[in-house]
Amino acid sequence: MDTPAVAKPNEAQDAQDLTDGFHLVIDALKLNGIKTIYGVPGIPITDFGRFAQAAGIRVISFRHEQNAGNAAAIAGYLTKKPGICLTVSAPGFLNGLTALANATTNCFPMILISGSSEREIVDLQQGDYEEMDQLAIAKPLCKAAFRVLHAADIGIGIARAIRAAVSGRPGGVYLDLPAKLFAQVMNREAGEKSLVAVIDPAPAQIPAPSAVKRALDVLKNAKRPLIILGKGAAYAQADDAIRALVEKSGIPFLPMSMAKGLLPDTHPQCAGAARSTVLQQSDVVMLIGARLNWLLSHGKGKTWGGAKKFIQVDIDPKEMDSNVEIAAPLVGDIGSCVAALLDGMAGNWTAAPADWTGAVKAKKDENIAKMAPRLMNNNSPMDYHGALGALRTVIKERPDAILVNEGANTLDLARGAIDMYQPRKRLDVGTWGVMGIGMGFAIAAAIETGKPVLAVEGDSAFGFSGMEVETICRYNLPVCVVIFNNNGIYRGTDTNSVGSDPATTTFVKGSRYDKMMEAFGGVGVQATTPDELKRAVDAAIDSGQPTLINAVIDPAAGSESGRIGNLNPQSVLRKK
Ligand code: ADP
Ligand code: TZD
Ligand code: MG
Repeated sequence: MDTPAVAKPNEAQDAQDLTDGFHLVIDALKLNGIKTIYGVPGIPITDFGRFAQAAGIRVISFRHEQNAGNAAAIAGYLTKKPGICLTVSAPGFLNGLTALANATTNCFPMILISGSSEREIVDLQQGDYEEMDQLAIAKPLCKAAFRVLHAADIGIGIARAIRAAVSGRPGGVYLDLPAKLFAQVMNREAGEKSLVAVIDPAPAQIPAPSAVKRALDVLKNAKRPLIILGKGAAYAQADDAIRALVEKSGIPFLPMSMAKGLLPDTHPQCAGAARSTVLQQSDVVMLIGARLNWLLSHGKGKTWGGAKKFIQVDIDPKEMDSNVEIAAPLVGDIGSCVAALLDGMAGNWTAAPADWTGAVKAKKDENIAKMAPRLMNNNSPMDYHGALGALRTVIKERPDAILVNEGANTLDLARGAIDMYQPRKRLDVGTWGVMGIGMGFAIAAAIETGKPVLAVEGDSAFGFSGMEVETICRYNLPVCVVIFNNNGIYRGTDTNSVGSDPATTTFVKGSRYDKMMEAFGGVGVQATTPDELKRAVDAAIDSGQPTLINAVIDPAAGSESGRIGNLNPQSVLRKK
């Protein structure tokens, strides 16, 4: 390996034949089709942002790295290319790391690139500016972590990061780039040659024919089959094949939160409104890109009402039997697996038993009818259902808008109330149920798709990333944020019975979040009825202007922890 050269200013002729670390990283990203970087600038990456912009990469500058990281993660989910987040060292890196860990947990491909201090000083712990052994810290929290020390290795480093992020089960990758690397120079031609255009970064993984047959045999013998679609199925972008499989099989399907819209929630086979019934009564369940984690009660217990046979379609073989026995593991990428299942069904497939599909439909119609009047109320102050009824109509009328959603009641009730009609239009708190994804997801969704974004946020949830409304205004993005303002976490009515401090779950009463948007030149609206709310959202989407609507919700309307109150240690204790 050559010792890194340092450019001498008087060697003008030579300098023309040189490139440096900054430009090699930028060229490597561009070569691999990366068009946008999300980040926060500072030493040592300020110049990087300038050079990247000059080279035609869009650089979106955030107010906090966690939001930039969340933006990169969801960009990865939406595009199947790794989203890039760029941060400074130690504190900037740590701020971005939460998003990287969350991306890995959710199987979203992203690359966190952080500048870092000099190895010599870090390793001797001599107290460099923002010193930290970032690679060691990132390693257990992501899918892969790499460091590049020599400019000549930048091409390979970026190639490895891209491949690691998108191949197999997608996830987060950390790439450590010490400050010195950016200033290293090398011969331009050698530099160009060192770059790698990653060929077929996420190769198809074809399932074994015997595994396909086994899955079809189990499915064929089912009396009460169910298909569960997860966000892995949405990520795979095999929309037509999945729809064909569902329709050909005639089996009721249940979409997980972010898989809503893969087939429309209004599809005759959608069992979303009969969730408890189908989980309890099904005898064979085919999971497609969904894990049997806490969100599915681990595949056992009361929710599931007795033993079932599971077929699981997933790219990660280790996922099989993670919670219960999988009778028919089908390992491969979803596009290839679903195509193989369809092939196997060609000719002699009998649709799912009519008594079962009829029973599911009856239950679903009953539940939808029960919910309908609640969603139509025009109460003021609004309750959740009244406000959500208005937003449900907005999405029905504008099915290509992207819905971002976080909070507790605001999340759980919106998930049920707002029907989705198109794939990858619902982005939410994901596997961890993490608060703080809101503005990062909204910004990246607007940038990556050019579609209008509606972010429906609990007032607490919004607070985790709220400063990014400035970013939304700065880039003039078509984002409409609706805050369900109930004065607090779950409810705004708690009191502190023993002291003068406010209760821990309450916020300043009657806050006007709409004024935050106005502070940065966006549109702020206060809405106190569902009609007002609907009008304000329509105006925001029609105009495309950054808008924040403070939707005043009855502070007594919510329940503790939304619908997962059963996970509270107190309620577990109460049950004992
Ligand atoms: P949900 O929360 O919607 O139930 P999960 O995040 O739990 O979804 O599950 C997603 C699953 O999809 C993961 O187990 C992941 O390995 C899998 N997955 C992601 N992309 C693909 C793909 N292209 N092909 C097959 N499986 C995939
Ligand atoms: N911190 C992080 C990062 N994630 C979390 N999930 C929480 C804290 C705990 N938490 C929830 O699980 S929901 C929630 C918190 C703080 C906020 C709920 O309040 P909200 O929604 O105003 O957003 P509602 O409509 O008032 O229920
Ligand atoms: Mg709230």
